[in-house]
Amino acid sequence: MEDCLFCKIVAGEIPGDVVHATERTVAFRDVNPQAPTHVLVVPRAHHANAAELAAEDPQASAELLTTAAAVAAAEGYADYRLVFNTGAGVGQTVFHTHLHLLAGRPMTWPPG
Ligand code: DGP
Repeated sequence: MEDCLFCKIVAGEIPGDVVHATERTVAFRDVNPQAPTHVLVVPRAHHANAAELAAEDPQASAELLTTAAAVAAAEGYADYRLVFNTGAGVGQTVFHTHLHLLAGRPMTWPPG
């Protein structure tokens, strides 16, 4: 999709610190990390949010989770948090589905 930041990172048009890639997903480090490991896992194809991805491409949806688990394991973490922000009201700022993988520090609940 034109003017989508994460489509451009997936396409290599904008640099991204890519840590893992599969047929349907790309994982790269968040530019504004909130934990020692903060990686975004995105589908290669454009979908606006997690629910739309699950409805339109369930296999890619599942692959986001397996990719996140592989990245956490590669970085040495058995404990990690996965987050999908869905909608501007809860902080979604990039409208290309992305799964936040956060690890490497204690975390509180509920999230802010
Ligand atoms: P969200 O707020 O859930 O939509 O998360 C968007 C995340 O994207 C946020 O944590 C910061 C990150 N981000 C924004 N612009 C860039 C960028 O140009 N490169 C990378 N790697 N991450 C970005």
